[in-house]
Amino acid sequence: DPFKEDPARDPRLISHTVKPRNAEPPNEELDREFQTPNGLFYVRNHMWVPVIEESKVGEHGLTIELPDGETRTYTLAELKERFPTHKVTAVLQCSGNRRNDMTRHAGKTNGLQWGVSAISNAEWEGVRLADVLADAGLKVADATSTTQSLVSGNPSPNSLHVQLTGLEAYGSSIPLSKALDPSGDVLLAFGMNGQTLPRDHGYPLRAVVPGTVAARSVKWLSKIVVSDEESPSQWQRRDYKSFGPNEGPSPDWDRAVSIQEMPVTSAITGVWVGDCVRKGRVAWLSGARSQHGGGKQDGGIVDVGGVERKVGFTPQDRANNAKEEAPHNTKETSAEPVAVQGYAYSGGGRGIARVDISLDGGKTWDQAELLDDCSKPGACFGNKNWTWRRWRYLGQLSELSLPVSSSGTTADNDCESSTPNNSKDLRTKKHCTTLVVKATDDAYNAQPESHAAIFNARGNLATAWHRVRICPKC
Ligand code: MTE
Ligand code: MO
Repeated sequence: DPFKEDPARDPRLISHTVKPRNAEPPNEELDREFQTPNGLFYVRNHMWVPVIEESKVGEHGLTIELPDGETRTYTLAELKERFPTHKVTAVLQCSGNRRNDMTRHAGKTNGLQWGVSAISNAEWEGVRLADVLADAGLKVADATSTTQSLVSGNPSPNSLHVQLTGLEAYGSSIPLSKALDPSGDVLLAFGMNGQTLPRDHGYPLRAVVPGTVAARSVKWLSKIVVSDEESPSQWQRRDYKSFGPNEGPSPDWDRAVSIQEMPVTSAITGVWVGDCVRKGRVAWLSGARSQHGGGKQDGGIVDVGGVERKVGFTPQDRANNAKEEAPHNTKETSAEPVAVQGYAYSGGGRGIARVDISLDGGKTWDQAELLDDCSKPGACFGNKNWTWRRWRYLGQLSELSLPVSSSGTTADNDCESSTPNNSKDLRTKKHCTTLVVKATDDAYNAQPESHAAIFNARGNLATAWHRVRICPKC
């Protein structure tokens, strides 16, 4: 059993397969914190987790092969000693994130049926790939134009690839231009959120390629080849590509380009309705309450993530707050407060410009509050927007009438979020509504409306508007 030395995992992770381990955190846990705790960071392993004895970890070798065939091997100890250490805060997202959404809305797809949590955010620590390549003797034209590189006699970074291979033989590649981009922040990482890189995430050394599909962030990194070809692995040449809706299950693999920079996406990770919101029992709402003292809602100002901000609090909210004291059996109410949370992310270092949210299936729209997780000094590292943007929304479900239960109270006291992996409470149709979220990045790329429009049999890059049908408890 090659998996018998695999590490123990956090029991909160939801497993899709155990051997090899593929697991995502519960949605409400995913973006509770800006930096996903290491134990909750999603895990995507194609094979077993290689075993490196701790006492020998300094001797772990990384071999670099240059286009002329020259090689140079660095031990991990050498990498740490010879090169400056850098930190980069970056998301990793699997190309299959939200695949189950595409399956549900547009048809059968091949691959692990990930929910919305095959994405996580961490602060990585390591040395720059560009520094190591230069030290190993790589000479490339500074300019990216072919003309200039012909003049200088050196190959253009655009035509070369950096093939990355792990100890268990997984491999993939990135363009050399990404590896050498001074703002590209590609790391050879040995630290994650201030701790030693955990075994599941590549101990002792992994590539972290910010803004790029996580399949290129090779774990248990042992070999790097700079070549005029992409990695010959199936993970470069086949699996991590996307196709047209017309191509079906046997697409023309060679014709499609490999996925590198990720497109814009977003998802809802938690929804709370009714008393639970009114009484501030949602984590980020109750935090707000204690900040304002006395358990009182403070005139529509809610503190979200430590920053004071106005949210969509209307006179109706205040009315609802007042009603808290009134007996609940009078409630044939036409408006219920709703609290929604989630994330938005775009690849290539593009930031999130806006998150639109609809409480009525896309008929009308409002905007969510984007959290300023990176505004504090030292909170984020990196030259571009490599992190996700968490967002929060407080609104009113005006169309929705919550039924009165036999005891005369609404029974949403346990404040479970009705997220997609927790939608067991089916109710009659009239108590349901569909929440929709879509993000726009700072290049004004927007998510497609439907999965049908971007359907591919591999279920890759399932970035359509995220729809969550909620049927609040009664
Ligand atoms: N690297 C190695 N060596 N082996 C792997 O199976 N999986 C890749 C990438 N790097 C993989 C790998 C894929 S497809 C993803 S999505 C990310 O690692 C997942 O990284 P994580 O498990 O740290 O979240
Ligand atoms: Mo992946």
